[in-house]
Amino acid sequence: MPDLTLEIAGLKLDNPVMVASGTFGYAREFESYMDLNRLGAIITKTVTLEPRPGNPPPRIAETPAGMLNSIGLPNVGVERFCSEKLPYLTALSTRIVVNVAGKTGEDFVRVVERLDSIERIDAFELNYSCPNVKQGGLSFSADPVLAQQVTRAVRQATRKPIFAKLTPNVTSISDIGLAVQDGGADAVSAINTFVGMSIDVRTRRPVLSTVTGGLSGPAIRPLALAKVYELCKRLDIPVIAIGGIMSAEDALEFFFAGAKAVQVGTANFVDPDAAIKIIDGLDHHCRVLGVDRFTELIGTLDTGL
Ligand code: RRO
Repeated sequence: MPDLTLEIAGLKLDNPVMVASGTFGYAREFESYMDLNRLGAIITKTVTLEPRPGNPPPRIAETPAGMLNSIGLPNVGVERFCSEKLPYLTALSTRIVVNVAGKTGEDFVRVVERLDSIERIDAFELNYSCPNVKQGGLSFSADPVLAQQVTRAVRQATRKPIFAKLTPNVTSISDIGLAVQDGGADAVSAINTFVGMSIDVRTRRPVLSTVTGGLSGPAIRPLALAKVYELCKRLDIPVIAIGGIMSAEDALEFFFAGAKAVQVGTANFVDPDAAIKIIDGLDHHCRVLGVDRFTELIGTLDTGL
């Protein structure tokens, strides 16, 4: 049996496949499709200090080889998250990572402080990169100074591992990556969605209520791969890759580029147990390649340069 285990930012994972925030609800929604404990980690939908209704519909649209969303961070707020969502999650045995966002740096700190004493929460993912909200959202990961300040403030509020989730909608994602690394992030999750839009040519109206949204799915995979590769070359902390991963072969591209783990997002909407199939596929590829430990494959890209 190939060994798929790894340690990332001090967290021991059974395998390197996580489910991405916002694509897996609070896990219970997927319980009939799989043994949730087989997942390397579950990243929750973003939690904010106060409840949010999200954006008006339409907030999802299909695109060629992808999906546009403008969900707008709907969630029940941290208090109801603790009473209604966490009990189910904390009864699981896999790693639980809570994705957190806020309008201000202070909001991030307050949510993390509220959750920090809950032992079964294994790590926080800081969502600096929602493209669909007016306040907060992209501003945190488009500005290296701000991204570093917020990371540093959260770092002082918790000893749990912190993943900083980065936007690709910047000139240099690795400049932002270096800033959050200096601020104390233990890993970066890359990437969130690309800003995109679509117009209904019959009505001349935008397909999404907010005009623009976030593009995800296989359409963005080569773009994501280039961003992940850039981050892996410049950062010392681990990179957790996200971006249109639909199969084990897709995941392998990111591992060869240097990612330590992957997150499966849009694929969950197409095939609810996509992440499990990817775990099984990685096992299969390790056998075929004659590799005992999956981690031996990380960063083995041969550029020929
Ligand atoms: O809820 C959303 O609209 C959303 C979020 Br928080 C995010 O981080 N990325 C995205 O594409 N949509």
